[in-house]
Amino acid sequence: MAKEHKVRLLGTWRSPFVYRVRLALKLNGIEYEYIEVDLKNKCPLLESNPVHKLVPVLIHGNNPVSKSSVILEFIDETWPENPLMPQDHEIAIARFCSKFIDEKVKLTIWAIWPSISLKGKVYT
Ligand SMILES: N[C@@H](CCC(=O)N[C@@H](CS)C(=O)NCC(=O)O)C(=O)O
Repeated sequence: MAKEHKVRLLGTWRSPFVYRVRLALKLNGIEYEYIEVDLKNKCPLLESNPVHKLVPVLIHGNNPVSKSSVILEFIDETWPENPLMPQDHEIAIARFCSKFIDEKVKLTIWAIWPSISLKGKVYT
């Protein structure tokens, strides 16, 4: 059933949350179409993530799923063959780390972003 639906991912190249989902899809061998979103023109996002208008958004068939940690849970439940999350008590540690990343990564990136340079070009 899950395999019958087309999978698309709305993302942007510079989002760690998008890479989180791309890694999960890769680890599960799930084929998907990647759609780079211009964050200055959020038309596709307005339709699929109208509340927050953020990437990543995974679109399974016609059903959008947003927020990277929720998308990972959705992947685990929809394609259970290769579970991303551990079993037993280790699942609590994994959830703790996931929540920590959700809460801290964005703040840290914004704190260091002015000094990030890629191939000699500085991104602000
Ligand atoms: N907690 C969210 C964070 C998503 C998020 O902050 N996405 C950023 C890119 S890193 C975004 O879409 N920013 C667009 C904007 O702020 O206009 C998740 O895990 O998906």
